[in-house]
Amino acid sequence: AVLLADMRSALQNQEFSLHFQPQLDSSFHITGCEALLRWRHPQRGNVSPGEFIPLAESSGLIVDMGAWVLRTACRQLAYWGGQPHMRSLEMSVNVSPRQFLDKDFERLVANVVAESGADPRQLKLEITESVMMENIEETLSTMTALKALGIGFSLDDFGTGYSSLSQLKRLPLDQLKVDQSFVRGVEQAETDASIVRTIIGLGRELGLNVLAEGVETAQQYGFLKEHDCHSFQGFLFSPALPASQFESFVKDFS
Ligand code: G
Ligand code: G
Ligand code: MN
Ligand code: NA
Repeated sequence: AVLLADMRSALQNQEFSLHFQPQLDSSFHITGCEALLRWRHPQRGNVSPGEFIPLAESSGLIVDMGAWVLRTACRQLAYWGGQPHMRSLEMSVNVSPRQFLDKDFERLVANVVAESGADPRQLKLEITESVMMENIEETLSTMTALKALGIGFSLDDFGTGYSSLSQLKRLPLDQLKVDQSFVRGVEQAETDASIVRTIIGLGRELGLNVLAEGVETAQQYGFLKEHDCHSFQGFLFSPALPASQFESFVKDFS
C-alpha cells in the first residue's frame, strides 16, 4: 500500500524513465528497441517493474502510467526521426491488458502518435495472450483500428499464456516474441528446443516475424539462427539502456 501511494506521486515527480533494449535481425543489424519502464524511488532506489507493474495493473494506475510510457516512447521515436543513424529504428512498447482494454485506449494512441509526430509505422505495441482471453471481439476491433494507422502488434511472452490457435489466427499480428523461459533452455532441455523450433515454424507459416527474447549466450543465439529465427533481443547484445547510451550503442555497433 505504501508502494501504491508512492507510485501515484512518482508519475508527477518524474521518477519514471524509459530505457531501451536493442533488437537485432539475422544480419546482425539493429532494427529497433523495446522501451522498458524504470522507476527510481527517492528512498528505495530502483524498483523493478516486475514488482510495481502488477500493482499498477490491479489498482488501475496502469492506465495513466501506460499513457505516460506511450507518450514518452513516441516523443523519443519522433526525436530519433531527426537523427540519420536512428531514423529507421522501430520502437516496441509494452501494453498491459487493463490498459489495452480501457475504453479510451484507441483514441489515446491515435492522439499520442499525432501529437508526438512519431511515424506510426515505426511503432509496435506488445500485447500479451491474456488480452485476447478477456474479450476477443473488442481486442480485434481495437487492433484493427490501430493497424489502419500503420501501428504494428507483437504478442509478448508467447507460449506462456492460454490463447488458442484459433484466436491467434484471427488477430492482425506482426510478430511473436518467444518467451525467455523457452530460450533459456534451448541448449539443455530438448522440450524447450522443440517448443522454440515449433514457435519459429508457426510464425513462419502465419507470416509473422519471430523474435527470441532473453538471449544470453552465443550458444542460444547459434541455435536460434540455425533454426531461422528472425529477430533477437537479450543481454548477449545489450541490456536496456538510457536513451543517450542507446544512441551511442547504435552508433558504435557494427
Ligand atoms: O524491464 P524488466 O525485465 O525488469 O521488466 C519486467 C516486466 O515488466 C516485464 O514483464 C515487462 O514486460 C514489464 N514492463 C516493463 N516496462 C513496461 C511498461 O512500460 N509497461 C508495461 N505494461 N509493462 C512493462
Ligand atoms: O515481459 P517482457 O518481455 O516485456 O520482459 C522484458 C524483460 O526481460 C525486461 O525486464 C528485461 O530487462 C528482461 N530481459 C531482457 N533481456 C534479458 C536477458 O537476456 N536475460 C534476462 N534474464 N532478462 C532479460
Ligand atoms: Mn515485452
Ligand atoms: Na516477454
